[in-house]
Amino acid sequence: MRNIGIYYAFWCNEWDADFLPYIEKVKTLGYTQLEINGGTIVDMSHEDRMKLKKEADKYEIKLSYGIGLTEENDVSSLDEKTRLNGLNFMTKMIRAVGSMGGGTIGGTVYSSWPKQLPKGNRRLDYLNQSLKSMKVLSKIAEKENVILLCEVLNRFEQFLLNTCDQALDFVKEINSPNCKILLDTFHMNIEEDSIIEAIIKCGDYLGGLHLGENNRKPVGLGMMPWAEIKKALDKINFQGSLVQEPFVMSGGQVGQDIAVWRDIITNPNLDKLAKDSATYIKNNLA
Ligand SMILES: [Mn+2]
Repeated sequence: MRNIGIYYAFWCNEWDADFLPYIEKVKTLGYTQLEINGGTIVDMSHEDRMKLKKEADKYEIKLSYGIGLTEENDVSSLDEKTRLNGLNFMTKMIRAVGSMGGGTIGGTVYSSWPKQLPKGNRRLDYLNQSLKSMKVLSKIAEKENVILLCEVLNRFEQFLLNTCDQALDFVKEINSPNCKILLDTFHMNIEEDSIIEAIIKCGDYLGGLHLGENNRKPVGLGMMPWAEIKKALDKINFQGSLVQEPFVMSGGQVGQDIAVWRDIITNPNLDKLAKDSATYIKNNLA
């Protein structure tokens, strides 16, 4: 049985949140994992981190961490000062997660988000900066029991890693057991020729999978070919976690960054949606 997780921001309009109450909540709703914001973890005190870890242990909830680096912390920046800021921030995050026992940090760990290629610039220059940074960060991750997951995003949100093929080249160049790929069905649906083939091609490099419907409703309420996706995961003997990342509410910074310009579901009962969806994932994907 694979771990089934959900991203806390399903319930939030802002990225910063108190994660503590979500641990019991997601357990009750049928999950074994909660994905939280790695940026918030950096700002928390050691005591608060330990409190969170204790609560997660109590409910047997695995914690995982997500981040889309800001422009100021862009580890792919052509500006060396900015890149070093980013390295410093990511190092703090890796050590903070390490102090909580380690785990995965996934998302745009290799660049900033959302970001388009600045006009007149070359993707390759940013890619090389990012590789340089990720080689350093992977070494730190190796010491802290942390796995960095480079998430492949669609073209409207990022320009460096849009396909599984690009991500494979990227992580092979980094060449660390603690740097892997995070695929997300929502993004793959836009960029890949075949979601199934991409998962199979990724093989052992696949460190995690984000589950997202085409419309980012909870899993089971869209058009994704989940039965085929499960077959692909079984074929590569995928042992990582399945974390769903639904977004249905407009408003706040989350609505802005995710481009939710309308309520995707009117007056949603979020807990019931999350619960039904956990059951769906358990029955169809885990
Ligand atoms: Mn994702």
